[in-house]
Amino acid sequence: MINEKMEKAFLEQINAELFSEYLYLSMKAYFANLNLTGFVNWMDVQVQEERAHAMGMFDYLLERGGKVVLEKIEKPESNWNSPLDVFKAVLKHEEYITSRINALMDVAEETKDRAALAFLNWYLKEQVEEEANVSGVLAQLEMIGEDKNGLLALDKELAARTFVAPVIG
Ligand code: OFO
Repeated sequence: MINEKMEKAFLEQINAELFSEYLYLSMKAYFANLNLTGFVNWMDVQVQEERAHAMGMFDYLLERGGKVVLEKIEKPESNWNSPLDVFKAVLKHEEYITSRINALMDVAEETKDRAALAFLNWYLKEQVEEEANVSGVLAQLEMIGEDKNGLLALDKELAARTFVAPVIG
């Protein structure tokens, strides 16, 4: 059975992952209004990944005999000035999530929950990938600047991203 402190930390992270899903859904709507369908696709994959991250922890908590009590999800931002502005916000958010996963691992260490620590390793690696992926798009947007053709070329590239259900843990 999972201890209370670890359970609480997981519940807070489930909420943070569901907020991530909500945030990317809001960003997806922003890009849909700009008719940038490749960016819409990229965000849609992101939305599905975040749901998978939340459900991975949801299922894990239940498997460990914990109680899942869901809290309300914060309202996400809905206004950005440009695609570049959106991706700056994505990177900032992912860095925040990485810091949260690290804090979660601190709780696992503190409570000597080695099983949770092993489980969380997957999330830590995933965050490295997430940050690298987002940084790549951000760097391209910075290079593109005001060049509309560059933006359309990137949009085409982002249309190719596909969701692959992760095997968590
Ligand atoms: Fe769940 O990794 Fe992004 O937020």
